[in-house]
Amino acid sequence: MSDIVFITGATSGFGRAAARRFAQAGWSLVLAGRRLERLQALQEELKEQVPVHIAALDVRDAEAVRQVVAALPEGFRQVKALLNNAGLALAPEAAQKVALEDWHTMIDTNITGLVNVTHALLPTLIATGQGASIINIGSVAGHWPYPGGHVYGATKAFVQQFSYNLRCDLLGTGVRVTDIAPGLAETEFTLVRTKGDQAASDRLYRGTTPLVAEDIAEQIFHVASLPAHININRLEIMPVRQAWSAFAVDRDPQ
Ligand code: NDP
Ligand code: 8X3
Repeated sequence: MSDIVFITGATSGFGRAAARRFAQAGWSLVLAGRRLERLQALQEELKEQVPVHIAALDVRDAEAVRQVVAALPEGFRQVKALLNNAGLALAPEAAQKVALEDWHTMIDTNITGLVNVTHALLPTLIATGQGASIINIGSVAGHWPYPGGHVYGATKAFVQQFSYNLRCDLLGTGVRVTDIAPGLAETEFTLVRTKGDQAASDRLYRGTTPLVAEDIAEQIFHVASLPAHININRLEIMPVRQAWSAFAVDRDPQ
């Protein structure tokens, strides 16, 4: 039987690229996301290559997550890799200008959603044992502060620490845990962050060479397919044309 990967946020960006990468290697796919028509299109694209099961799912809904996992059909149950990728940033403005609802949406998706899926699949992953992986998509924003990062960066700091803490508890089970922390990558991420401002998204990526979804998918696949005795704890990936900058200092007017 082929290996099985469960991917959240498979309708776009890293998740969709990862689905294609795992399919290329012959893995069976469980693809989750809210946009059913996109899941169906991806299933249509990949089903000749590998078995594909799709589930329209909002990861914020713990009961729905539990039901999707409980209802996995024969051939998709013994998940070997969980890719906790569903997530988003909202409200790139300064913290004091942001709607509370946007903060809640990021926390509910990036933290609550990620733990919902992890909790539901942990027994399966532990049963799989040696070679199983939980791959959590964090961000450079979880490690490096920047203006407008407020709750988004904090949710990704959670992802990092949760990943490390999981490793402690899973010691002896064979289940690996990795926090993959990408930097600037062109997906629908900025379109979502700006609530549909395509021009703002284009501006951010124009004139540089951002990562693309396939770059991250390759790293995800690499981590999931390493020999069973290797655990990459955290993998931070930036485009060469991105780096840190000097501290900002508030100065008196001259
Ligand atoms: P995209 O916007 O292209 O993809 C985000 C995916 O998350 C979509 O498939 C979306 O599916 C899914 N998603 C969002 N909310 C929910 C929800 N409530 N329930 C289920 N699925 C949901 O962005 P990326 O591919 O760039 O983002 C993937 C991950 O990578 C995110 O966690 C993001 O924070 C992280 N990241 C992105 C970086 C970047 O620069 N692009 C850099 C570092 C990290 P749907 O809307 O159909 O539900
Ligand atoms: C997404 C990358 O730099 O916009 O997590 O935070 S960044």
